[in-house]
Amino acid sequence: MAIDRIDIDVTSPGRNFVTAVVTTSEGITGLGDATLNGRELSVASYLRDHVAPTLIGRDESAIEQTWQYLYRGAYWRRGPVTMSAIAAIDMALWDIAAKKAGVPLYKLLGGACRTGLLSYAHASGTTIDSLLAAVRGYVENGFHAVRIQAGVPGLGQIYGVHDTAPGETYEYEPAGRLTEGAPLRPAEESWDTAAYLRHLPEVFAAVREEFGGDLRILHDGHHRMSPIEAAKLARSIEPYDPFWLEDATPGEDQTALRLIRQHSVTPLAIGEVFNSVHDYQVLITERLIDYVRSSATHAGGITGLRQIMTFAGVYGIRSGFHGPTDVSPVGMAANLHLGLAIHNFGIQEYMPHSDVTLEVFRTSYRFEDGLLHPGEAPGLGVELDREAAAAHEYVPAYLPVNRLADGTVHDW
Ligand code: CS2
Ligand code: MG
Repeated sequence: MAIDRIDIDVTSPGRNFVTAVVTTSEGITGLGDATLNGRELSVASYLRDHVAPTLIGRDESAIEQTWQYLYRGAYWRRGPVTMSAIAAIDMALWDIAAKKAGVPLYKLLGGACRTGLLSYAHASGTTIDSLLAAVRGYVENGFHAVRIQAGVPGLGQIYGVHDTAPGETYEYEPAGRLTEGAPLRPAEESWDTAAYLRHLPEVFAAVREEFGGDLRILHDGHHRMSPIEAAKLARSIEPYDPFWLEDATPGEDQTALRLIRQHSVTPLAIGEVFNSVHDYQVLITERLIDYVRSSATHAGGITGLRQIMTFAGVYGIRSGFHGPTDVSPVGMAANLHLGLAIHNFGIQEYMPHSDVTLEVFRTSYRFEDGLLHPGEAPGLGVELDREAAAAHEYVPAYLPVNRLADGTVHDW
């Protein structure tokens, strides 16, 4: 058997997704997610123009070798575009291998280490009261862990903040789709770190007081603080027992986390923008983090993410895989199968996709009593309705750009 055909589907059911569809000479099809938010077409071209033609006729069961061939063989290594492209091929080959074996993928990865995956939801509100109502909705729906993001007095629209009616699914989508005729530019938001640092401890205090000690409370700093500001925040929320503080500082400076660690015992999570095990070298060996935030989609697929988790496991560091709506249902399934099969699983982010997305990507994963499970369908357990997908054409969409009050561009 060999790889016979590779199609790269770009579709936009509510938001953009890039999917590699790999078909073998026996007619088995595997799917891989290659969605890179706001830069989708560059990955599609990388796959179509530079990867697909080199793989036709190769043994589809040589998954590790294909990964190394694409990684080492390109000479130019790492980077989000390259690693998302490798991820898509890798996931599709794992999907094929498990379909051939007739088992859900987690069984090929070593089998289940647990009955389900503890998941966290995104609760948010422009005010503390609306945030509390959103948290209540998730707790009533069975979640044991909730990420809290709240509006900051004096600031307008900021990352992760949106009001929802209690019980309503949270469908925050930060990538703004560009409307026809409008300039092809990202939206702009404003930011003030001092105001945020003053406000956040109050938000934590209110949620902890309202929901008691059992609820796991998470927060995403979304790369906006300097190391000393992050250390101050990590220390100020410590009394409220946070489950983690995510992306306190921009991820590319691994040594910044040393400073946060010197001042606080708040658990730290980082890595959604990383794409290889090398991005974690200092963080893992110096025990500067507690959770790995990568997803299979942006970190070289199941093979790449498994490398990271094996390395992390040596230091007792656990997973907290990235699961926003810009990781497609295919990428989400890859995270779930790996999460079920590794010993050092921690928690899984769960931001459900919209109904229109789920009409195009049919999933078999399920959520019950706060736990996600990848399901028992062979392979990844996701089917792509290619006809339905073709009806949703790509729409340019970008993540916002952030500015300080004086116009300086800040991390978003
Ligand atoms: C995020 C994402 O899920 C998260 O923690 O930080 O919402 C992130 O903003 C998007 O994935 C960007 O594409
Ligand atoms: Mg994040």
